[in-house]
Amino acid sequence: MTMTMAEHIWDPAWECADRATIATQQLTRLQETVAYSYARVPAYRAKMDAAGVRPADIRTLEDIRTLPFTTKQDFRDSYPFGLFAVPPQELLRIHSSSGTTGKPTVVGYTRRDLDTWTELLARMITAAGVTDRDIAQISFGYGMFTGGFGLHYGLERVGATVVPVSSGNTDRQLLYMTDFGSTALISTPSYAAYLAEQAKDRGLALGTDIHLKWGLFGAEPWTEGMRGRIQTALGLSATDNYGMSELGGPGFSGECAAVKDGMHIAEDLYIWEVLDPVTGMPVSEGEIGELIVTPLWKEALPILRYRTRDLTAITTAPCPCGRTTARMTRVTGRTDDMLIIRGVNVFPTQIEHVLMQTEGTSPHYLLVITRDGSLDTLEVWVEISESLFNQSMSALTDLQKLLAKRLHSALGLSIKVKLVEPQTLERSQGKAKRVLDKRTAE
Ligand code: DLL
Repeated sequence: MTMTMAEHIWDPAWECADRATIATQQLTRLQETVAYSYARVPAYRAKMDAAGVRPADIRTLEDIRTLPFTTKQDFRDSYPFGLFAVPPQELLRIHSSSGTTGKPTVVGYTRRDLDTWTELLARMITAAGVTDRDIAQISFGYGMFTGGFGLHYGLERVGATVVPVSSGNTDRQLLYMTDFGSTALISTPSYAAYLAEQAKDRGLALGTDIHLKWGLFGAEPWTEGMRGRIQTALGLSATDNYGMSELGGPGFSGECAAVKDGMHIAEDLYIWEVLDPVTGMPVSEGEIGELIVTPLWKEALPILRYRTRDLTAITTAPCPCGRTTARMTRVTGRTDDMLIIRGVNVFPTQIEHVLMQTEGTSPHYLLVITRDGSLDTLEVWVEISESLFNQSMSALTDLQKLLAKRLHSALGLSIKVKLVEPQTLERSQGKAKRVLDKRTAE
């Protein structure tokens, strides 16, 4: 893939700035953000007063550690607009994330916020390889989810031709993809895997019918193995991007297509910390911990030290692509999505990793947890590939044994494997549901 520097870096002034310049900018913006939040949001003032910290106490970047955290609970307590720093008439847009329980998390944007967010996305999109010559099909849901509209405006700013299909309606997705000649696909990785399967079923050929070059995938955990599968099946170069509603949506970080070794963080507009989720102490660079983020640009909804609950590791080593910004590894999972099976911690991505390394599996799987007496049992249901489906019974038994062995050595846990027929597990059009916990239902 040949790309020139100018073509794949949207804002070199910030994306390639030296780290001292970034730090100076961060400190100025942090001081402004803290003063603004203290003056405008009673909940922040109360928390800071309780912690005995005033805006004037923030003199260095390290002083950020004296500030109280903001958590999902703070959003719940102030539902819907209690953390907002501007009156509703100054908002241009509201989004929300549904979550699994309770009230949705509500986020809002002023005109300036929407402009900054769009710039953040333009950077991420450019890093992922997309230019004004691309036809970009957005298969993220449009609506309260930040994915659809967020990517939409970012792609328009880059100058790409946007095809706003939204999620679902796979026939239409494939019709537009082939007839319009879409060159970029924007979706969750699990939906991309599903589209790939459906394209194959319909006999669509790469190069003749499907002309995709770029895949911009995010909003859920996925693995390198899954990236390999999607790239091969759709003939594209896939990059990972990460964000969350509370941080503004997508745009916090994204991989460069040139190197694909960690997601570049927009550090002039965010401060990151990685902490041990239990002790709250910073971990060393490169070690996995919980990501804590302070956005430095949000006028409608400033947030101090947000506990994302996502686990990642960060490096500040420069990237061969030319960017100087810190990079985060793939998110292993959320601390609250971690399964504890007979005392062993398991993230669904660890299982995906094993499945994707093994021939004969498809990218569609489900983890089923049951309680057998007082013991929790984890069973992995995985669809086998079409080619294996036509083979002998012994080939299936071999695969089942191989997977059980590999899962045991990767996790130190006996996990039952159930091979299921192709196209039998439920497909998701947005974020995949990988876990079926039957313990509560029993
Ligand atoms: O998922 C924002 C987004 C939209 C990101 C489009 C990327 C692309 P929420 O719905 O608030 O926002 O969900 C945020 O999703 O805390 C992570 O647990 C998970 N997540 C998001 N991106 C990734 C990723 C959007 N690349 C939650 N890898 C976050 C792993 C991700 N998990």
